[in-house]
Amino acid sequence: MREWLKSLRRGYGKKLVQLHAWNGWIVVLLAITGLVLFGGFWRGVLGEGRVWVRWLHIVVGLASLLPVMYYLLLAGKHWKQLKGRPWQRANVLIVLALLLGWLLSGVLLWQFRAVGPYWSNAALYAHDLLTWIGLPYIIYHSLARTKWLKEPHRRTIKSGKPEPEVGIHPAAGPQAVYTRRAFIKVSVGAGLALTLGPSFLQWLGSSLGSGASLEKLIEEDANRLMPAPVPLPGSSPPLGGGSQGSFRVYTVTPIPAFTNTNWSFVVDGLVERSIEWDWEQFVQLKRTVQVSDFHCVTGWSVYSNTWEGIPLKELLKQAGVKPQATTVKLYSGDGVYTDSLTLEQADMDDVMVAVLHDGKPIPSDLGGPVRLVVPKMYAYKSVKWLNRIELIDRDHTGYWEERGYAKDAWV
Ligand SMILES: Nc1nc2c(c(=O)[nH]1)N[C@H]1C(S)=C(S)[C@@H](COP(=O)(O)O)O[C@H]1N2
Ligand SMILES: [Mo]
Repeated sequence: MREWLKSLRRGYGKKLVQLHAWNGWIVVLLAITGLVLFGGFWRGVLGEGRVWVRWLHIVVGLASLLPVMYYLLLAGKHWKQLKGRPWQRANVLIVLALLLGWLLSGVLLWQFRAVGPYWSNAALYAHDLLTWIGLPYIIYHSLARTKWLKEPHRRTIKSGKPEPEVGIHPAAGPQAVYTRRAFIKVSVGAGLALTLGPSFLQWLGSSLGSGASLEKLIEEDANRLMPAPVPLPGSSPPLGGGSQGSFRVYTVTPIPAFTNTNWSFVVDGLVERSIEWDWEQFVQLKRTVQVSDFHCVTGWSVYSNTWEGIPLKELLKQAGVKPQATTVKLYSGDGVYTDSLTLEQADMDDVMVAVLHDGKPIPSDLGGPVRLVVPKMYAYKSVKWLNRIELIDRDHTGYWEERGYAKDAWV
């Protein structure tokens, strides 16, 4: 054991340089895959690829533990070497804290089922926050230092042997190096602030502010359906006191927009009477109100939503389910997304074909005019722009289930 540790530490300087490079590549891979997973845009483009990107992100993230542990073995010597350089010591601590924080919150996100939505929420918040702070920090640190690394006497990580001080031309003396370095630092900093700043502020606003973004989504509603549904007393003011948290708008297609002429709602398949409602008829259906939480498998939740709509079981009752039917197939008006529930699941009282959220029409970004809500299951079951329910006598594998999500979606 001692021998082994010794051999690990041998050639320490060179190993540190290699470790630094390895870590750099790991962070680059994690940053790219992580940003792809975060960006709503990529959901539609990647489809199945998203599940692979997620796996790559998890595996590389777990693998990052190796260089961290290895570094900790070498840290003693490096620490001594950094004596009298408090900023560089701080930098080492910051990077280690970032990596460990990402790793810990990442494991919780990966194990979302085992830890439950509350821990996933906290973990996602921490993971995002670390990314918004840490990623610019690391990019800044590495870009602002590339020039600098070419100057051996400025490196904090040295490969052991003293390196010949070549190429330090009198004209490029300390003065010149400093101004160039300052210039690079300022431009890298400004570039980062410009590219990442707006997304950061938006994230900050929506995760700290209470529903400011919901108001914006309502304002930008692309649907034009008349008349507006009149909320029940339980819905306005909302029984739940207003939802807590914010929805990340997820879609695998462009957001569809509906008007009275291009919208209808159908229940068909293995039923006694196929029914098709237009909007005027649909808003006449008797609605109920429920308060429930909404959980996505990627870790975010929105609590205490007051949904108003028609219980799915009521629609099924009106159409009359034939005995051969086993499965309720749910179609989105986006023409692409589907999912399904067993008849037994569809019979739960809180499965709702929702028309209002917190007393207002559901905006197009959030699946309005009509979306499904299945509070006891992860939100990929909650089909947005729901406009057709078909009863079938076989199984159906939904959009995300075809792409790797578990068929069992119980929270
Ligand atoms: N038509 C459609 N419905 C959908 C999705 C989708 O991409 N398209 N995404 C699902 C997933 S994974 C989640 S988490 C929720 C997100 O709902 P929101 O966009 O209103 O926040 O919608 C679900 N229903
Ligand atoms: Mo989701």
